[in-house]
Amino acid sequence: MMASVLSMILAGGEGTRLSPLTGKRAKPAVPFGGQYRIIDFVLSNFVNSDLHKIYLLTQFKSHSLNKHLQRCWRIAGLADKFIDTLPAQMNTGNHWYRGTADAIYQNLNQIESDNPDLVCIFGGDHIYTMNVRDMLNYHEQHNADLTVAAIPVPKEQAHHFGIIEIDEHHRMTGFVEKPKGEVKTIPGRPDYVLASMGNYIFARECLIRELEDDHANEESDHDFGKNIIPNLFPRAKVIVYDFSDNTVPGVSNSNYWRDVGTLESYWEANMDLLSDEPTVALNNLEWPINTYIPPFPPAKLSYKKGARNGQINNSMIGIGCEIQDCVIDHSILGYNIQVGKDSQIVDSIILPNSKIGAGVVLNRVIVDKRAEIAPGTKIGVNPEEDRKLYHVSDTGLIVIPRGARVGF
Ligand code: ADQ
Ligand code: ADP
Repeated sequence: MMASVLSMILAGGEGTRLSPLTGKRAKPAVPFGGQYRIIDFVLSNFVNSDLHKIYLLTQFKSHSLNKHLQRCWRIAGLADKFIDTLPAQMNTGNHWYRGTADAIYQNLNQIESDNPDLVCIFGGDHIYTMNVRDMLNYHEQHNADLTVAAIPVPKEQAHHFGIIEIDEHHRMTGFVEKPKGEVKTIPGRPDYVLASMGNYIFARECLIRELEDDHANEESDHDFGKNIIPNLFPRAKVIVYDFSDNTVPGVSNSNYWRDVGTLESYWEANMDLLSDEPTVALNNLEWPINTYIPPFPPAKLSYKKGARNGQINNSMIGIGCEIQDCVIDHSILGYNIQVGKDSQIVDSIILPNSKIGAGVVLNRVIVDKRAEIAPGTKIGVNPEEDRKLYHVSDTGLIVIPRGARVGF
């Protein structure tokens, strides 16, 4: 008999380091790759793994996320299949979710009523494809209390992640959440550490027991990375699943995984889609990434004879775009974007429904949805001027917020 599984996706993160993209929407609702939202990746992974009992736990600024879920992730009329949101609603006292563990604790009633053998608890804000069934099989083969998915990352990035040590049987022997000092590297790979992907499979009894104990502990931050995992591994069977072993039908190299927590990592993960290296496969019909796309016609690109340097190179252009006589290089344009004559868009990401006037220059700019850039505006060419006018990240990426009108 196959174990019964209930899945809970943590989709309530505030995502402050992605601001202003997260100024008015939760991080999982941030658009990605021209036509997707970040949440589409984890949800596609679950549905493609044939796992259809899914709760999404939401908290901050959830309107965009809910709208998107209603448009493309509704399962209707099937009693044993659902994708439902569980908004924070003070189920267990006078407070919102205090941390990721508290978010699950406040919804234990759902776990108790569904009574699954196993509970998958996954983050909602990563870009990757993963066959969740592989990890479930691994958990069952090891008869684990908890299985944590892990991936090697360069040791300079260790402070962003929970860092794991394992023994030769893949059992967790050490865990430090976001270490500040020296870290233990992977034996034989001195430049890498083993990072938790924030994806967990729990045996039901173990999860309920640990969450109840954690709730009773007033010192706790009620967080899986800070509290639950470090407390659990010394006294239970905590197994580490190596994501490098995951196999997704239709792709030979599926171990691309990115935490798009900062503007830099968000920009890089978008740009990875344009690279020749294998990243996340968007055209794999054996593992489709589902999303909602409004009904626009195909993109229309036109060059008048004698147009100045008109060319589009190494870029993705969404449906409904209308582009005339422009240079577009190493950029991603979502759907329904108008670009006026003689504009130059380089190393940039333009989110859907935006309007770029004629003669505009954009260089390393992220333009959020429904923004409008006046003809002749140059952004990303004069760092001093840009810092006065725009939101500029530490490495010089410029973000134009949703609905902004710039240069008028
Ligand atoms: P972080 O990414 O820092 O570390 P966190 O900010 O707690 O973890 O977010 C984890 C997930 O929970 C995200 O999907 C987020 O959107 C969601 N979330 C956060 N607060 C929430 C709330 N109040 N309600 C609902 N959902 C919420 C974690 C682990 C590390 C691991 C990294 C991998 O703690 O050990 O290395 O993920 O990215
Ligand atoms: P998001 O990616 O955050 O969902 P949208 O532009 O799709 O961004 O919509 C965000 C919010 O803005 C929604 O509440 C939507 O109803 C509202 N909205 C959409 N289009 C417009 C518009 N043209 N003017 C004002 N508000 C709008």
